[in-house]
Amino acid sequence: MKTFYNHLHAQHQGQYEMFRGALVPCHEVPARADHVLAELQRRKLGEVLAPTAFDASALERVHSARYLHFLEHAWSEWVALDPANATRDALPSVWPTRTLRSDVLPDNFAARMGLFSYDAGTPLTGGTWVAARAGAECALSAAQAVAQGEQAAFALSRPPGHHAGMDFFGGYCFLNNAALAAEQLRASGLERVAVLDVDYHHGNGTQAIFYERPDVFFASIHGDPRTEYPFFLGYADEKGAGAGEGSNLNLPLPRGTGFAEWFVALETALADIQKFGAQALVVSLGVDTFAGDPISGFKLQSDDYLRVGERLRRAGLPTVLVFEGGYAVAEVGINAVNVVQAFA
Ligand code: Q9C
Ligand code: ZN
Repeated sequence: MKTFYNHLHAQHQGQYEMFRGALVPCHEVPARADHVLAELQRRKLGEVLAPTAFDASALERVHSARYLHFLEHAWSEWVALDPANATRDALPSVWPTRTLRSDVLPDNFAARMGLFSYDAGTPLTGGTWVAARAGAECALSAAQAVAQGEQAAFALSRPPGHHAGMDFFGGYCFLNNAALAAEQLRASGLERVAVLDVDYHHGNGTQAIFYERPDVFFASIHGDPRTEYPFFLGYADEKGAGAGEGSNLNLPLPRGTGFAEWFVALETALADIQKFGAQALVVSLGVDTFAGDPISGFKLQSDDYLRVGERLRRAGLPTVLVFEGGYAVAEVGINAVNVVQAFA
């Protein structure tokens, strides 16, 4: 299968994230994608291609123009506040939560960082925009390849995307690569598309983007939000709203879940995707379900990802695989590429 990869991902290199009251080194590091690329090349699994360029209209199918404008210019605003900021990441610290207004766009930079985000774990750096846009173009290019007849394509995007909403960043994500891929498939003429999110964390951004849409089904298997990030979305009773009623499926599982129980949830999700009548599938492929992941709680082993890839192939749908989380850096290449290899 073709892989779309852009070396500009490495320009997004956060130093610290807020964790339990302290700034700790980022888990989401450039080496993650480097390991996946190296493993793909070691196993000679198809061509690695640079993405094609897409204009703003492709991004605006998912994200608001004012959010995209903010992301593009945020770093230069941050450095303009104080030249010493050039060596520091920008992190939000104030948010418009209940009873505060989010309809007004403040002039103050810190206020806009908060308006367009939902956590303090997602540093914005000098290369964030360039990297996120190139990552989004990998997802769009993979979707375009599938729309043009490839059975499957792999978007090796970084930073990840599934926590990013229409107008907010968070959970290490800025642009929602999977949602962009799904919209690209829709724009190319497919009437019904499914997004299957197998990252350990619920894909709150993707769910929110498609929650009222009857044409894009969203299914997610993830750590129970009662105890796991992102905490405030991902419950089983979220089934879609309005015209999208019935087109959202959450399958939360307890911390400690192993492959056997996880695979039952995968079968459930694929059965519903089948019932929905999806003509193409986008997979948010996080491998932070791995037993050795430092921030997650499922117990999948490296060989289990071969069975995941096989099962996804048996769904028989044109498929875009989009790389998401996975923070056991030494094993992330083996785990992600096991899915790709077994699919291909
Ligand atoms: N400092 C993805 O897997 N932080 N995002 C958890 C650790 C947020 C994960 C606490 C985890 C976000 C794409
Ligand atoms: Zn994750």
